[in-house]
Amino acid sequence: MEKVKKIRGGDVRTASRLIRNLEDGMIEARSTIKHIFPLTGRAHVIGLTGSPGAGKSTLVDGLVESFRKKEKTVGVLAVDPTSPFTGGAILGDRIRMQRHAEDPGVFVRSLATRGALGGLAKAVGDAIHILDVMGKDKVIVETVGTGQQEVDIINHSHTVLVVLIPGMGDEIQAIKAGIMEIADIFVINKADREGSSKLRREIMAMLDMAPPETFAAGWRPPIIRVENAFEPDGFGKSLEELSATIEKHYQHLVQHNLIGSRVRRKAVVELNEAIRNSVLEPVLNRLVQNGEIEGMIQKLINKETDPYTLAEDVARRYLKECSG
Ligand SMILES: Nc1nc2c(ncn2[C@@H]2O[C@H](COP(=O)(O)OP(=O)(O)OP(=O)(O)O)[C@@H](O)[C@H]2O)c(=O)[nH]1
Ligand SMILES: [Mg+2]
Repeated sequence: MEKVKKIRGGDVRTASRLIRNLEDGMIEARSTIKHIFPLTGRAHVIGLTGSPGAGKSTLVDGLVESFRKKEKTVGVLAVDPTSPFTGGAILGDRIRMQRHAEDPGVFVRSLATRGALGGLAKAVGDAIHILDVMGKDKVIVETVGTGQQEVDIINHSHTVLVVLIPGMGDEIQAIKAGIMEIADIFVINKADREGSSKLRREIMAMLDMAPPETFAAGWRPPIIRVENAFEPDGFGKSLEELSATIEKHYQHLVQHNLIGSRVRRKAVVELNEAIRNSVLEPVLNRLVQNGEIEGMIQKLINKETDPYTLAEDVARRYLKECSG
């Protein structure tokens, strides 16, 4: 397939167009992924999440530089970059990543949130595949740490970074337990700020309380302090430490045969999403298009029936259609 060949050759325009078409849910784009999928699995996928304005994009930019120094090629996917905190951050991301714009070893793409059920995560998962097949050694996915979405994206990563900042009050309390559990590395960002030692102590205490089996093959998530981004020396040093730790984590996964379990985790999520897209969406779309859904809603409002009876009726009709 010509398109796949171009993507394998690292063609930025073809890759960008395909990602855009996937975001728009184009069926044809999905069929290209069928050819891409068997070629995936080379890249080290790094998920990075944290609250809005935590300095994630600044951090990603620093990581890109650090990886480039080690001759690694890098792909970056920034998901939902417009947060109410920094507002219009897409432009900000572009400016921040500008210095890498001319570097053919770096590919940066922002993905907008569509709010559609499963729609976003699906595009991200496939976009990761595309960057992988483009030959990027490292694929970094930045997501804002709110809601279910970032949990989904974490399912696509080998190494998960949770970015925290000091002085946000009871930061640890505010973070959902789920997020803390999936962190492979904690980053205390803007560590020049007051409260960074306190935050470190809080994370340590939380890790101390976790049962030992939480830490896969003995990997206790390290806590890396990243100094002020506006002081290049300290920031640069912190970033070197961080990228070395990321590398160490990947080696840990390889040495302890844990890559397989991450791959499996991703496979489960992808299959779930694909079934949802191929089975549930078309059925729902049809019910909306033929107006049936409205009648069903009315019946529920009038208490003529219940949601389970209606759903079972739909399942009977459509599943019969599929198997027949
Ligand atoms: N004081 C201080 N400010 C920082 C530091 N790093 C980033 N910032 C600033 O914090 C703001 C947000 O930085 P971003 O890197 O866009 O943060 P983000 O987490 O990607 O933001 P969203 O994607 O909008 O959630 C910007 O104004 C940065 O200049 C730091 O180390 N110290
Ligand atoms: Mg950002």
